[in-house]
Amino acid sequence: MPPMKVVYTPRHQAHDVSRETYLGQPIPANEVAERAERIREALVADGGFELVEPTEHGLDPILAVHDPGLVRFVAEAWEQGRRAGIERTYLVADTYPVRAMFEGLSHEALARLREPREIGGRIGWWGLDSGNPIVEGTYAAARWAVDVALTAAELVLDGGEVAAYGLCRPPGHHAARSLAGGYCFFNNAAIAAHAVAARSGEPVAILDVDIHHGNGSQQIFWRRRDVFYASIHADPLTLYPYFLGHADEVGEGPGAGANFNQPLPPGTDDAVYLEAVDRALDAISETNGSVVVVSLGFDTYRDDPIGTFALTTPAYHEIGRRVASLGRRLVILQEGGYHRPSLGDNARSWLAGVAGRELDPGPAGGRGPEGARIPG
Ligand code: Q9C
Ligand code: ZN
Repeated sequence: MPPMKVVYTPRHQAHDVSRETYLGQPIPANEVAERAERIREALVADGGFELVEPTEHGLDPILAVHDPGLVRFVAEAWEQGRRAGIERTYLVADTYPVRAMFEGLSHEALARLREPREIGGRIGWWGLDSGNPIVEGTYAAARWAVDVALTAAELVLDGGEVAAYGLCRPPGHHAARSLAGGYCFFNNAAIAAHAVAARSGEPVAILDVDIHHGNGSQQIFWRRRDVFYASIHADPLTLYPYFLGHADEVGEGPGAGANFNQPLPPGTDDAVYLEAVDRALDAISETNGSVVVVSLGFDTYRDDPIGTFALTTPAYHEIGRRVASLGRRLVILQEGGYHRPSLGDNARSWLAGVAGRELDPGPAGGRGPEGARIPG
């Protein structure tokens, strides 16, 4: 079996964050460079993967999905924050245009709202949450993450690969057309899905298995019939992004019925999760098209520091196997997952499942009691 191609660049390290804030308090950052390095190391050590550099795709594929104002903001934010003169190692938002501020305004009045000039207003205008640090290299890394995703899509579209994995960092699925948040700046999966749909003329499905609802992907394709979005995530009443991800959000207009949310309770285990995977795959198999973009998160893992599910490493092998059994080509893009010691084994497990390859138990010093052994 030929090795699966893994698109990776060390340029992600430019997004060099060490702190984020939670409820106003600085805490150690979750979405750190070590995440991608752990995954790369494990895949290289495995031997069943081939690393490929991303190629540059420019701004057009990003602007096909995002507001040019968001792109300008992400490009300018750090430098503008620096000019504001306060010594800092990272920048997060302070004031947000929240819904209650605009209660009673007409559509016309809402349409007259405009982006402020000052950084303190701009960062709230374009941002979802105050736990999303921006540093000097954020824009460069976010641009490369998009190139990683688009390169993975091309390996599948033009390169004859049945599946390719893009080790995107920063992640993307919380970024909406005009919004950054949740460690995301540009929506790698949405940009790749749109590019695949535009290039192939076929509908595309996105399967989002990060524990957080991909509010950005849902928003971008809310009114589109050509991109089906299926997400399995923690009930938004219990976890970020809190305000979207309910089961009654099904899309509108031409997109009515093309959005499928499965919110699940805290404590969700392998068995309950796999049933949801089967429902998502059944729904995807009802759609046309030959390509599925996977938003892959390992924050469903039982030891994840910000997740609430209880998945195990062998479950990832089984999920990868079931997703591959759809018989569609797969563009697999990394989203979240914050328990650093398990990221390598979990990625290896998922991707080996896709490749239909059994895994030996991990090396000594590998993960917890369940190791990486696949039962049965
Ligand atoms: N104290 C992704 O997994 N806030 N994003 C967490 C933790 C945001 C996660 C707060 C979590 C976003 C791509
Ligand atoms: Zn997540």
